[in-house]
Amino acid sequence: MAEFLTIGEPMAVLASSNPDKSLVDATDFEKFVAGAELNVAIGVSRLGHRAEYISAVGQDPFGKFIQKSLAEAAIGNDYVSEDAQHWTGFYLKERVTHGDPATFYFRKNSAAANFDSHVLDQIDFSDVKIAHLSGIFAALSENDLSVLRQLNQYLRDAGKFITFDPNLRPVLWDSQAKMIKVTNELAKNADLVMPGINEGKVLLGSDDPETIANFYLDQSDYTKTVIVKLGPKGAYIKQRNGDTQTIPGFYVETVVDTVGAGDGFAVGLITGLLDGLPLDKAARRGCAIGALAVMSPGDNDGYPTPDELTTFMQVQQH
Ligand code: KDG
Repeated sequence: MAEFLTIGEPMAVLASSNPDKSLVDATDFEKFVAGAELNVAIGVSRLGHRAEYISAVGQDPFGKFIQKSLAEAAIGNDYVSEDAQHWTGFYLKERVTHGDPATFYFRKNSAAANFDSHVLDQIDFSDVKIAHLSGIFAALSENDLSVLRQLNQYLRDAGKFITFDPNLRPVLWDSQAKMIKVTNELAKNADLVMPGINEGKVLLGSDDPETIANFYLDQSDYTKTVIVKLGPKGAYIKQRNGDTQTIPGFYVETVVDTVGAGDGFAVGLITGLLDGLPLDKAARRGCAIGALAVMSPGDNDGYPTPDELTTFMQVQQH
């Protein structure tokens, strides 16, 4: 069994290759695998750690593509079921020369949104060291929200270390009020919460890193660490004992695509912790992988192998 576990919706992304053409006018697309939690599993596995992914796909070409990609990435797929009634989700992504690209989802009522909760009872948690959860799965359906709550409970009962990324996707939620309430409630079960600075603005009305960190530390005794992702500026860490640190970001000459940078941060942080690095060094690795992520067009194709990571981090010594 794996030392890293996550649950999420896998998707195919059709990424436009036409810079600055809208999704309406774009004609050339490249296909990649996507999905925030799957991105993290791919990055963790690429760095040599055993990762297990929990999900469902449809019996369609995108579902087969995802299953093939999981096998190629050596990610455990014992808990990825096939659903004959629902399709695999996919999405379209614009190509831009600056800023974040527009995206459009085709994922409503997908196979993952209809995840069979009985699968949870088959999971072997024994070797799991870190479980990574995100708010996206909770937004997919009422079914998935209760699955996520149940999984949280199983992980807590088993004494596992939980990382939580809010990963706000407003279009997936019925209302902003529900998104805020449920996301902050889910964060209460996590040992480590990692919101983005802009998510803080939505979730608690502040973009001050210390205010964001204090909010998550104060709302739950479980939460020992908050890391606020500052985009290109790096990351701000605050721990329950009051220690704070700011980790600077890595220099990127040309940004190709920003999607997947936050998951890249999670990859670096989680693998750093699995490798026994202190928190600041793990977060620094997170910043490095976040930077590498934005240099590639897919959502996870920029995540490094161990050699690529070492080279990138050595070249950019702070
Ligand atoms: O974090 C990257 C993800 O946003 C992307 O791979 C797919 O939009 C996506 C999602 O909701 O998982």
